[in-house]
Amino acid sequence: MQSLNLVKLSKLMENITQNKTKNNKNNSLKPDKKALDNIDLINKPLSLTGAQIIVKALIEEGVDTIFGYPGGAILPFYDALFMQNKIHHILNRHEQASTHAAEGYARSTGKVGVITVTSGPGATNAITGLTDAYMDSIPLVCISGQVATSIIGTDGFQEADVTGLTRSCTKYNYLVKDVNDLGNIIHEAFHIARTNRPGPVLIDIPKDVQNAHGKYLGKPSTINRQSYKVLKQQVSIDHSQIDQAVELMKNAQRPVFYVGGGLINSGQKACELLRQLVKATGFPITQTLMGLGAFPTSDHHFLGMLGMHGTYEANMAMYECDVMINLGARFDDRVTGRVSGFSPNSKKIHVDIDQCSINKIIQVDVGIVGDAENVLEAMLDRWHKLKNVKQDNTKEWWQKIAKWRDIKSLSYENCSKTIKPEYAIERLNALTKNQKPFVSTDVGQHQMWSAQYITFDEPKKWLTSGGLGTMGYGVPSALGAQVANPQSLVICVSGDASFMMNMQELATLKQYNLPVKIFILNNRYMGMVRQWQELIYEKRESQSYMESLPDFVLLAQSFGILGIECDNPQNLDQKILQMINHQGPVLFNCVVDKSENVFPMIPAGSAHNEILLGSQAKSYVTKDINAV
Ligand SMILES: Cc1cc2nc3c(=O)[nH]c(=O)nc-3n(C[C@H](O)[C@H](O)[C@H](O)COP(=O)(O)OP(=O)(O)OC[C@H]3O[C@@H](n4cnc5c(N)ncnc54)[C@H](O)[C@@H]3O)c2cc1C
Ligand SMILES: Cc1ncc(C[n+]2csc(CCOP(=O)(O)OP(=O)(O)O)c2C)c(N)n1
Repeated sequence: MQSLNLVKLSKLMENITQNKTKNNKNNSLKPDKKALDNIDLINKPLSLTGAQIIVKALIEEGVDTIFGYPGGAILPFYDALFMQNKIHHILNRHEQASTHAAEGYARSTGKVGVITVTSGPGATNAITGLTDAYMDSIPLVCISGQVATSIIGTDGFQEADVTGLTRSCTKYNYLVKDVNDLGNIIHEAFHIARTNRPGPVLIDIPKDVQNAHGKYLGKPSTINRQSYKVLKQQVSIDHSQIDQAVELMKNAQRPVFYVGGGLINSGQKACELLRQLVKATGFPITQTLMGLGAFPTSDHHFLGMLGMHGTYEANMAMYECDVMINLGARFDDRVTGRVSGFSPNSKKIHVDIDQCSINKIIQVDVGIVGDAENVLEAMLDRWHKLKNVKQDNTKEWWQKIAKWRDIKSLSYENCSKTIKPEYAIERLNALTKNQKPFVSTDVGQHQMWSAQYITFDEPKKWLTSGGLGTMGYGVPSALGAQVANPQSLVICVSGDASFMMNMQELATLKQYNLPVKIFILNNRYMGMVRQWQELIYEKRESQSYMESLPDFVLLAQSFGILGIECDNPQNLDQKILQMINHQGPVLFNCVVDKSENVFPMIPAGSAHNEILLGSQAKSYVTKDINAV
C-alpha cells in the first residue's frame, strides 16, 4: 500500500515538474494548482514532504487564508503552497502587519488566524503581533521557517532562536525536528490556540524538515495531551459556587456586571445568555475596552465603558457597588486604577476560564473557573429557580445612576470652525452604524474616542489592541477583517502617528482590492502622549509633535487608492458619505482640533472616584450629585 502511494506520489511530482517546465516555456508562472490537492489522503499513510504536510494539515484544519511573507527558510512551504488552490495567501508588506491581519481575521470570525514567516528577521518582525495576540487572547498559529537543523546554533545566516524569543509571548511553541511529528504538531497547535483562553502558538520548522519526506496520518479525531484539558467540554461546573454567586446577586442592592473580552472569546451564545441574564436581573452593566459589543452598547442597562477613559456613571457604579460580577475580564490596571481603591465595598464574583486570572490582582469572594457560556447558562438557570426576588431591590441604585448619567461625562464643546475629534467619530458612527461595520483602531486618543462614541451592538465587530496597545495595529487588522468579511463595511480609525507605523499596507489593500476605509483623526500630534504631557508633565511637549507628515491624499494616490481630506465640520458628512460609497479602499485625512483631550480620565494610580471630567461635563455637575 505504502509503496503504491510512493509510486503515485512520484508520478504526481513528475507531472508537476512537467507542468512547471511547460509553463516556464510558455513564460507563464501558473502551475497546475490542483497538483497538491490530488494527493489523496484516503490512501494513508502517505509520504509527503514536510512542506506538503504543512499545506495538507492546514487544509484539514479548514484554513482558507494565511497572511505572510516569504524568505529562504520557508521557501519549501511557499513552493508547496504554489501547487494548490484551497488556501489563499495574502502577501502583506511587513510580517508585523501579517500578524495583526491574522488577529483581525481571527477576532472578526472566531477562527484561528494563520501567519507564515521566514527565519530570523521574518520571525522577529512577527513578535510584536504575537505579543499583542497573547495579551488580548487572540487565537493564532504562526509558522516560521528556521535554518536547517545542522546549522542551528552556529549563528547561521538568518538564524534566530525563535522558540526562545517567543517563549514568553506565545501560549505554546514548538521546534519541529522530525518530519514525522509535523502533522500532529500542526493539529495540536490549532487545538491549543483555539481552546480555553485562546492565544498564539508558534511552530518553528527548519528548512530540512520541510524538505524531508515523512508520513502524514491526517487530522486526529481527538487530541489528548495529559497536561492540557479543554474546559468548555467539561460540563461539571462547581454548582455550589454558582449558588453562592446567585445568592449574592439575589440580595444585591447596588449590583453591577463588569464584562470583558472573555465573553467575546466564548462566543455568540455566551453573549446571548448575557443579554438574558441582564434582562432577568435588571442589573446595570459596564464593559471593558475588550468587551465592547458582548452586550449591546445602545441598551439602557449599559453604563458605558469603565476604566481610565470610561464614563463617570460606569466608574462610580464600580466604586459604589455592593456586588460586582466580573464575567471574562481580567482586572487590568487601566480598569482598576489604584487596586486598593477599587470597588472597595463590594462582594466580588469573578468568572474566568483561566484559573491564573482568579485572585491574581483582586481578591474575590466567589471565583468560578469555567467558560463564560457554561457558567452563564448555569447562573441563568439558577436565577430562574429563585423564589422571592424583590423586584425593586435596585430601584434606588438606578436613581443614583441616573444622577451620575446627568453629568453627561462624554459631552464636549463642539465648534463650527474646526472639527472636534469627538464630533468626527460621532458623525462617522451616525452615518455608518446601520451597516453594522467592523471597526478597528490604532492606539491613542482616537482609539478612546472610538470606544466612547461608536455603537457596538454585536460581538466581534470591534478590533483594537487593548493589552499591548500596539500602534500600527489598525490598518492590518482591518485588512484581515475585510478578507474574512468581504461583503462588510470595514473601517479603521487611526491617528496620524499610528497610521505611519504600518502604512505600507496600503499596497496590500490595493493589490487585493480590499475596500477598507481608513479614517485618520489627524491632530499632528501623538495626541495621547501630548495629553499626558499636558496634564502630568506641565505641558512639556517632548517629542510628541509630528513636525513632518506626508500629504495623505497624495500618499493614497501614489498607492493607487482614493484619498479624501476634510478640515471643515460643514463638509464632514458629505465627505464621509463619499468615503463609504466608494467601492475600493480609501484613506481619509480628517484634520481635527490639535489640542483636544480625552475625558473622562482617571489618572494612573487613582481610584474611580478621583475621575477628571472635561469642561463641558463639569458644567453639568450639581451639588446633590451623590445625594440619593
Ligand atoms: C491607550 C489605552 C487606554 C485604555 N483604556 C482603557 C479603559 O479606559 N478601559 C478599559 O476597559 N480598558 C482600557 N484599555 C485596555 C486595557 O489595557 C485592557 O486591554 C483591557 O481593559 C482588558 O480587557 P478585559 O479585562 O476584558 O480582558 P481581556 O484581555 O479581553 O481578557 C479576557 C479575560 O477573559 C478570560 N477569558 C477568555 N476566554 C474566556 C471564556 N471563554 N470564558 C471566560 N473567560 C474567558 C481570559 O482568561 C481573560 O482573563 C486601554 C488600552 C489602551 C491601549
Ligand atoms: C508601537 C508603539 N509605540 C509607542 C506607543 C506609545 N503611544 C501610545 S499612544 C501614542 C500616540 C499615538 O498617536 P496617534 O497615532 O497620532 O494617535 P492620537 O493619540 O493622536 O489619536 C504613543 C506614541 C505605543 N502605544 N505603541
